[in-house]
Amino acid sequence: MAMIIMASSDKKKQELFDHLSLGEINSGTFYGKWAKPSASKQIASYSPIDGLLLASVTPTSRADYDHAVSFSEKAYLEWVELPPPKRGSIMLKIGQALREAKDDLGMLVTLEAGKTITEGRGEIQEMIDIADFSIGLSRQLEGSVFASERPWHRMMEQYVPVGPIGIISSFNFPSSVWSWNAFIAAVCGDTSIWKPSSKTPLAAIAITKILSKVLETEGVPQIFSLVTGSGEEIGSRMASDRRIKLVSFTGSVNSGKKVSQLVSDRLGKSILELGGNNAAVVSEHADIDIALKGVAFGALATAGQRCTSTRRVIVSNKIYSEFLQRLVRIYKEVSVGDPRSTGVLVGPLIDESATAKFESAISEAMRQGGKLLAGGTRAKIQGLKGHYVKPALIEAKPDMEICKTETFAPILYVFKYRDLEEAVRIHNSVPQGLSSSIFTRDLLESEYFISHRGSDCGIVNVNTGTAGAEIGGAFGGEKDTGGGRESGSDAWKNYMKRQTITINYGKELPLAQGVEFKI
Ligand code: UN1
Repeated sequence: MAMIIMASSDKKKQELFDHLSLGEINSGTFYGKWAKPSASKQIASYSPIDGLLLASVTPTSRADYDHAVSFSEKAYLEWVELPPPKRGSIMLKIGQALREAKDDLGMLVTLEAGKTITEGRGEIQEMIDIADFSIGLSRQLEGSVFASERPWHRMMEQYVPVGPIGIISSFNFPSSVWSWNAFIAAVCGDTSIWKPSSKTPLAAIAITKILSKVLETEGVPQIFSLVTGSGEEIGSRMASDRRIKLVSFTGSVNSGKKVSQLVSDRLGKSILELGGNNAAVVSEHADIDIALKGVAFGALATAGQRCTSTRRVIVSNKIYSEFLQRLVRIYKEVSVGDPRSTGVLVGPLIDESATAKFESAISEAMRQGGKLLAGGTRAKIQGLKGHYVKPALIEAKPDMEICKTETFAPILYVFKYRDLEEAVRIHNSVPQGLSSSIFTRDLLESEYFISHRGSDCGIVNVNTGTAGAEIGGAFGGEKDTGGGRESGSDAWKNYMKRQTITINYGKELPLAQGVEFKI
């Protein structure tokens, strides 16, 4: 039975940690068994809510890293022998275990990442959704048959598993983005090794504990291994490790470039989900209430720390004043504070460094000619030493350099446009290409935006904001976002090798392209 905990007392925290089998010092390494935790070297997980230590984690040693990868290779050899629908039936049990632990895990995400309760639970729901999706997928991994130019020949295409994969995840979605990769890869027949962000290792440990029990009860190999440590050390090691066939990385453009270089240096495969600088276009044909809600959720949810957060809003000059006035009011009234309290929409930033980046981006925006319309300062929350800020709303010009940069914090730049061509030009004028949206009830405008003439992003939305994608579609983006696709649709193909098969079932050996070869 899951337990709902709302208070921040030590006793409540202790109860939650007991439920999730977390201690004061936790091993950060799992490969069929947990490596011994040690008190010497630790990753400290602080709650951004109050800056207090939640627990410590012993990072993975060099030797344990090697054990984890060879363990994952061995687990793969067994796991891959299970027929895919049987793998799917294991995902059913995994989904059930996550449903039971949803409130506890959601609360842990709240404590460790600072998300509001509903967002913390939403993240676990996203894992449950992808578990459900993967069950269906396990019976739909498909191939194709092509017409062969040769008589008595059949040509086919099939997908086979790649082996162990590496997943490097980020603090802002400390569990669900891992599951997009790990669960889909699992039904494809792969095993995985997870390196979570050092800012949120506890969620990864708690999830690995729950899922390893499911796998043990089901009598199947331990397909989910866990390693912890810095990106420079463990992340780079994974990227360079030939045993890891595919590395899925979520994080900054700079780190993603390094991972990509290391992986391609050994001609491995990578899936990159890097920065976004997402914009919403608000047309004069929009339903303003819907647009305001969509823009506010996109810009403020998770304190602007989503890859999909709305960072720019491009508003038609015909409704600019009205829209801006109402947006300013929302920014002035939005409640910032303890994400466990009802009514709070904006929790803390993850750490001091994020807060400093928020402040310096705002000064830079002012220096480049921006005008601060609301927020933009640190927020004092009584009794809490967390990293709280008042979300910033800045009137700006689209060609300001700072507006082309992703700052992982709640800063929203507002621009004005005259016609849709200009809106789209502004929209596409940044290096990133993850998510986008247009608010309009005009069919011609929405069609334009979703056509090749419109948004250049991987995710294109109409009358719904840039953030909050469902798992059923492929998730990822273009340009500096890295081109990777995860989650739904046919993203599963990334976790498999494509084989083109030609079978000759005739009595001759005719050659393709009519080539003659007489012996
Ligand atoms: C991310 O920020 O890396 O679409 C993932 C969304 C969430 C996932 C975000 N479903 O906002």
